[in-house]
Amino acid sequence: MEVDHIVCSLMFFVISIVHSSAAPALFAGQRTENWKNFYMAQEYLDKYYEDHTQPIGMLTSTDSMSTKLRKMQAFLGLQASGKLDSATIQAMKQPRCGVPDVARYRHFPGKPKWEQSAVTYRIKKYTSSMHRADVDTAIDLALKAWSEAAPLNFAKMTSGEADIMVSFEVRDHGDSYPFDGPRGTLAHAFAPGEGLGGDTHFDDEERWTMGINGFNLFTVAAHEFGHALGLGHSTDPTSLMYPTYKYQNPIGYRLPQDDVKGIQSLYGPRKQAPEKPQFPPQQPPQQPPKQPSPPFNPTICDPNISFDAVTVLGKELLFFKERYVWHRQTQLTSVKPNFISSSFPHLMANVDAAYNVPDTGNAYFFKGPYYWKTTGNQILWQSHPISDFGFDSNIHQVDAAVYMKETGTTLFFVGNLCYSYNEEKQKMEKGYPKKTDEEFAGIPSKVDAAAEVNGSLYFFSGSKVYKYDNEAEDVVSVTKTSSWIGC
Ligand code: TQI
Ligand code: CA
Ligand code: ZN
Ligand code: ZN
Repeated sequence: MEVDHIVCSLMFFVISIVHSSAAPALFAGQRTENWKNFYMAQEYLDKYYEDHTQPIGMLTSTDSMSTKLRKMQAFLGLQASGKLDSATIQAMKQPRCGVPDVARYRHFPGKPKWEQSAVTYRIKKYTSSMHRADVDTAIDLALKAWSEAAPLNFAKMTSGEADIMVSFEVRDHGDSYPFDGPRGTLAHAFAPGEGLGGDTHFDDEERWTMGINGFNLFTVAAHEFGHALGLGHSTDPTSLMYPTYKYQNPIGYRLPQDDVKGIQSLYGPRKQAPEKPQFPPQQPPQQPPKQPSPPFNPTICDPNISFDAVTVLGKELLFFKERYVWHRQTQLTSVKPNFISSSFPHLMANVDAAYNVPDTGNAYFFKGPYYWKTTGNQILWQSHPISDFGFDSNIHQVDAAVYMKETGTTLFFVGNLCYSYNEEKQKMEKGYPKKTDEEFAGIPSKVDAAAEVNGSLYFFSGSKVYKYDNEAEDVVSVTKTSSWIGC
């Protein structure tokens, strides 16, 4: 509603300008009316192109009227002349004035949209303030938020010209919308179309992060992609397209209702789930993706529960499953699930494997082709490629990991194979990988998680846990996985 009002007023503004230049002989009364409209329009233009588009507490820019006009034209997918040409006037006439509308999202005039369901994107220039893999993750998750709501599939390209070219730029960068250094404008995106259309630029003088400090890349990217897909700003304060920065947790992120309505009004609803899992990025179909299981409820004690990863950390045993982690004091049996995000980086939901080296206090968490490291209580945001451990480039994920105190080595499980990594030499041991069921008699060929507790190795495989005795070189007991979290 508010934006309708703005656009309507802008129309007056446009008409007044056109009149005053093309027909200078006006009635005095009409002249006053024109100035009134002009001030009103200016006020609204200021509001629309400054206050609302600036994150709270940011400096106000001092764009001239024509700069604002150019900005507006650019984002409306028009030639950015800064002048009130007929195309601009035409475009501004498009929105209906005074038509009541319950939805609060907006389109661009003319409703530009992508005509094909497969939209390509390419990250052309990265930022130095984040690890590349984290940029990939943030961008992929931001696109995923939209592809979950509408029948759009985003295909990543690593070369050539994509529909949505993503880049980090500073100051002048060739599209006549120079960035302004720290704060002020954070990013911009062009409405769907040829050439610059869909392209999304981020100001590389901002501090981009994966977390809550600086500007969260996922949050800003998700908003910008809304523009790149054809949405303008919404007046619904709970929407992603509302022009105020508010950190959004990328894990488990669901597009707010207003944005879902907005994107579906352009592209219709999504019928089947997105084609490929978007995380980890570029994961080849070497291992079949995990079956989409019904939503997991951690408060119900499932006797057939399995875990994604298990590790000892300090005096605690940690059990990971999807978005949840159970902390168990080695002695106590009563444990309650917590959100992973309450104690770990949000992106560590659905971890594949985890292990801890008590001597150094370092813990490692694996997810897809990346791992994160923590030292003490400090979680290092940076993710690293798992190839650091010496895995072949065709290994894109590990299933389980466990550090063995006695030997100072870490065992990694990948499919039906196991690897042994020497923590001191920081090298894979010779002769590996080996077949898991040949190396550890009695263990299923595929394990989900592994942990060493009180000198014994425990292998988690589905709903069962196998206790392995190194001396006996055999399984000595089998328990239910669920009993480990006291149910
Ligand atoms: N950039 C503006 C934005 O994306 C650019 C812009 C102004 C714009 N008016 C527009 C884009 C109209 C399309 C249509 O909104 S920004 C936020 C906020 C910005 C602002 O740098 O000010 C976000 C970028 F305000 F919502 F937090 C991202 Cl999330
Ligand atoms: Ca800036
Ligand atoms: Zn740009
Ligand atoms: Zn915006």
